[in-house]
Amino acid sequence: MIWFVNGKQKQSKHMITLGEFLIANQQKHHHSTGEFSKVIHALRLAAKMVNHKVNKAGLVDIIGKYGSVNIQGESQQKLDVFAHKIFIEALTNRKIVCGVASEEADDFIDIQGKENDVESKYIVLIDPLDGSSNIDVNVSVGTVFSIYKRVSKLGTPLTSADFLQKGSAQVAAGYVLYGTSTVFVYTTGNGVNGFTLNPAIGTFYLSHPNITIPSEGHLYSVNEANFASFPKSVKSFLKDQKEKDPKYSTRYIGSMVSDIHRNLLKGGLFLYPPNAKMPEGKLRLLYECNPMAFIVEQAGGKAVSMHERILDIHPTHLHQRASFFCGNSEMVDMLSSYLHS
Ligand code: P6P
Repeated sequence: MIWFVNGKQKQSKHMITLGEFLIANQQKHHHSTGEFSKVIHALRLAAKMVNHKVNKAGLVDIIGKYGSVNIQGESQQKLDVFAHKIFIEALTNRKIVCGVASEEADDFIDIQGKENDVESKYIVLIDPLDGSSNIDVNVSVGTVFSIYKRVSKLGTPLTSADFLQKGSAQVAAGYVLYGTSTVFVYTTGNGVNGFTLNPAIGTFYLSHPNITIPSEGHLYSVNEANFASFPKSVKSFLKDQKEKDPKYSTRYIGSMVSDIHRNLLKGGLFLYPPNAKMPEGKLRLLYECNPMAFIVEQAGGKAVSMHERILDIHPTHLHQRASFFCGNSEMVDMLSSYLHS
């Protein structure tokens, strides 16, 4: 098995686990306290617990609506709420982070403010279960997370500024894809690595070392039902590509993590443009667009909104939405030439 740590090629005869990978990376940073590794360990544990429920969704009374709605006004699926609780508990019970923001919670959760002995400098923003409307029909769903260092002083209550940081300030980002297999993919800014769960022993093994998006792509992931209200520039781009790209093909699962994971491995362009129902775009900047943009860029691709690089956007509120286009650099550059023409 060959993989890369901080750009240096590593080789091992055995399948390396996520835990071993974290230790190898931690040893690279001599000043490391192990605090960051604890955050990934907590996310890994929560992912296994959510995976266990997702895989049995049809068998236990956990499918279907929870009866409440989240701040987005979206009806909460039972698994949404379950996943939210699992990740929040995994991150806060051991005070591994000083704060968390979740798609399923109106405001951020300040652990620092509640427990004075929280030394952690990390905050996590998370979409506990993206694509949850697909659960009942057995389509893959995902968790998306973004990790920052707090900007306010250690030991003081958190402020919104700790959460409203530009995507370029992320320390790490990742996703878990609960699909035909369960994959944990993350970056700390030194490339992207994917780990597949062996459910028999509950261990994630390095299966996708140094993920690099293919330089060429011909897959377009977009909900064409909204075409009529797309911006003119996006309409022209899609129309021209259908005529010019002989290998043009549409692949749209309707679950962002699945669509972008496939495009990372096969090449392709994911598009969620503004439309009549969602004039700002649908996807949330802080815990969907930013983490996926960080990962796509680290894999050699690009991620933009209608106006700028996703990671350069200055957030103004926790649950703000953004138009989102990401994938092969060549395809994003071609789209950008239409957006800014
Ligand atoms: P539409 C799922 O609900 C989600 O948030 C993303 O995972 C997905 O890419 C998008 O919405 C699908 O939205 O409007 O095409 O159904």
